[in-house]
Amino acid sequence: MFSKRKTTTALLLGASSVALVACGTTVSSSTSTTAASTATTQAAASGGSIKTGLKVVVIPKVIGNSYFTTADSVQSGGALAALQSLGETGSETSGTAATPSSQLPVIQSAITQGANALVISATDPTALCPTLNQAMAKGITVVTYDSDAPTCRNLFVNQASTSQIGTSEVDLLAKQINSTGDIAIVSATASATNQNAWIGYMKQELTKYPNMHLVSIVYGNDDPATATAVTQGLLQQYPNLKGIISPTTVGIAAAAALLDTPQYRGKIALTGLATPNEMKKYVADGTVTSFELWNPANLGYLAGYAAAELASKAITNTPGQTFTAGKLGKYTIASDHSILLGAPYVFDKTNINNFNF
Ligand code: RAM
Repeated sequence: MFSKRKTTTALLLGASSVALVACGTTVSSSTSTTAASTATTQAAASGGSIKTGLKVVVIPKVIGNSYFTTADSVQSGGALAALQSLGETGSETSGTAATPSSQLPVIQSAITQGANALVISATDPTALCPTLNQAMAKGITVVTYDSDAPTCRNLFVNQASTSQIGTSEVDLLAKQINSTGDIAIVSATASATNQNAWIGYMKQELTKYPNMHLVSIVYGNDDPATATAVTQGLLQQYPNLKGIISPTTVGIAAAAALLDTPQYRGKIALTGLATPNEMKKYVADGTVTSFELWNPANLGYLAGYAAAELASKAITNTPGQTFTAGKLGKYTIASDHSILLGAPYVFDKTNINNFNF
């Protein structure tokens, strides 16, 4: 786990410009002109050799969410940048809704097109697993990032400790509301592994705060309009609400926009997981005090790197094995076949302007 100092450095390294992808269409962007059919090998940073010319398909939960654009794009230094630096042919593709029915055709098409590896944030492990298992049966490496599908992948690249994310979100809100009052959660989709795991730890942590009461969990499906509607519903139904946790970049942005009025500002606290750029306005005007995230570009970079290592058989995925992920340094494969990027980072008015993603 990174020390705070090291995490800051890691975040700053990826604090470059964010390329936005238009909402409403499935996009695919090639990162390398290397011919997939002529895979060759180059010396790996550690262990065996990484092949070049591998076809790697990066499948975020949805296209058009700036968190995933940062995690994936060449411009931000994300997954496609790692793949490009290794000489692979990387592309990013998904649907326009964060649903398994949007992701399934994309996975199927990647299999048909002879992908060597998939890097995927799972919208719903139950719905995706038969197809991901089919991919692995064909020898395709499956790496999950951001949101896991634990029973049907080779390796999970975890952004930060799941328990730490859940418990620290509750602790942050508790500080802001003096550990007292009704609170609610604005989540993403009800089937997302990451959201449900974090919420599980939030509930556990709330037992330490007997005067904080979780009155509702609503789901904005990582869709701005839905997130706005469900948050509006919460505000109407619970007039005494004191705080909201939204562990999704889309949900917290929708909630912040709604709370940014004299009626709510300073009366209902909001925290969660957000990109600093989307919260700068709200931190400046006092709607939001502090929130968390990790460096999404580094998450994608690590996932892209790990996919190339595994698909090349440069690493064997054995727990305890280490590999060097380019600029990010050395990582160790844990017993559950996962690797951990680092610790979550807390943003507030003292540091938010140091970041640009
Ligand atoms: C949203 C997604 C993603 C989550 C981030 C914090 O963009 O739900 O899965 O990790 O927020």
